[in-house]
Amino acid sequence: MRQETIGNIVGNIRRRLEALREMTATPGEGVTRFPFTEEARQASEYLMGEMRAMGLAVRLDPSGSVIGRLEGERPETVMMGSHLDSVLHGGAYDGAAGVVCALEAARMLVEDGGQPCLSVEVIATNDEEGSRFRTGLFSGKFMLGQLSPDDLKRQHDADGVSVYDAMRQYGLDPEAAASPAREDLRAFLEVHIEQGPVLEAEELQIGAVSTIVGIRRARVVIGGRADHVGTMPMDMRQDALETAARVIAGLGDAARSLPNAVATVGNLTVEPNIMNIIPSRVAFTVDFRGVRRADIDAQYGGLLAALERETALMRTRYSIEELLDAAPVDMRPELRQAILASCARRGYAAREIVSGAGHDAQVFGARIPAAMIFVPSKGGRSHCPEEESSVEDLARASLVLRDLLNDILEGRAAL
Ligand code: HGY
Ligand code: MN
Ligand code: MN
Repeated sequence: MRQETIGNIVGNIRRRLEALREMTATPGEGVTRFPFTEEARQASEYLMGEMRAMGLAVRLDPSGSVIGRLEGERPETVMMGSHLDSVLHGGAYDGAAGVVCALEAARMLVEDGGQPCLSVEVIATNDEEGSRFRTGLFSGKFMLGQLSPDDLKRQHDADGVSVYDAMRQYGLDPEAAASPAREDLRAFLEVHIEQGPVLEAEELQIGAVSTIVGIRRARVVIGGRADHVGTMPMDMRQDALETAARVIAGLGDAARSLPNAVATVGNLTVEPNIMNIIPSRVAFTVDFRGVRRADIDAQYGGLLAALERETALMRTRYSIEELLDAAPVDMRPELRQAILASCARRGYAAREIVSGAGHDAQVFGARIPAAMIFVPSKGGRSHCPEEESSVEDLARASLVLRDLLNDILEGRAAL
């Protein structure tokens, strides 16, 4: 294995991140790159060009992911990468950093020459965030046969466009969701920014992820009745917003009572949203997370109990739609140890860390060995234009990823 320097890698990482940062629907206001949009197409074509230039066989897979493949002696595949989509007004590193680090590890593998014993793919996945259709982890679920064409018809964006139609408008065939799941994948490796304050606070350069939290997301609609705010007595009104407020108010303390659990209402709409009309309809999303399935389910159960209690009290009604249910997933211990061993050899300060963010690796990791390599986030900030990580840290992560890949390909890290 040729000795690569941080300096060689930093230039490529900086160049590609800067290019991808410009492929956004909100120039000057962070990165907004939703799935099946022109920004997604622009970024996909850019990455295909970069992959071709390093000699990878390039394709847009049925889920809209960009894949560059290096054929090995055997067709079984080690996949590495992250997501290409973003949140609204997000940062330039969430997802994209993992893609450009995987490109660097692949470049180094190609430049080492020879044919690896297993095939290797670099992937930029699609719709990991779920920001457009309120779902998420799309490419992994699509690839592993966990979505049906009917699911894609049911999921809509704020303009009422279904995933199904958005895929067709983008030039993809949503019916491919019914195709057999990929059976050739043997491992999934992902570099990602930490998106929290831990590594920076402890002056660490690398995090080896032990567990990715589970996530349960749902959309609640409270139905009430529009009436005059001045004449309808308090014990006769059907106030959808007061009902929602009473339900939402209890979610935070319920999460605080559980270890490593969080609860967030990130989206809320009120109708008719006029100050002198009693709200007749409120819709909001909930996002529950935890490292233990039981804690996530306890939060969800608490939500249902509060909805039953408060709608009965307030003479309103509710409906709830499950949007995502991803279990907590442990990363493969052997791969995590290989990451820490690489850091020790290279003199990088590193430790194990839990991921409070969800990632593509948790979909793949539920089926095949998976590993995640974290780099520090400046100020712990993410999902905002201020999101930033150092390209030197990303270059270090690329070298650790390459070591991990070589450990797998050369049989030192058991799958
Ligand atoms: O929501 C998350 O944790 C990730 O950013 N998709
Ligand atoms: Mn991400
Ligand atoms: Mn994200």
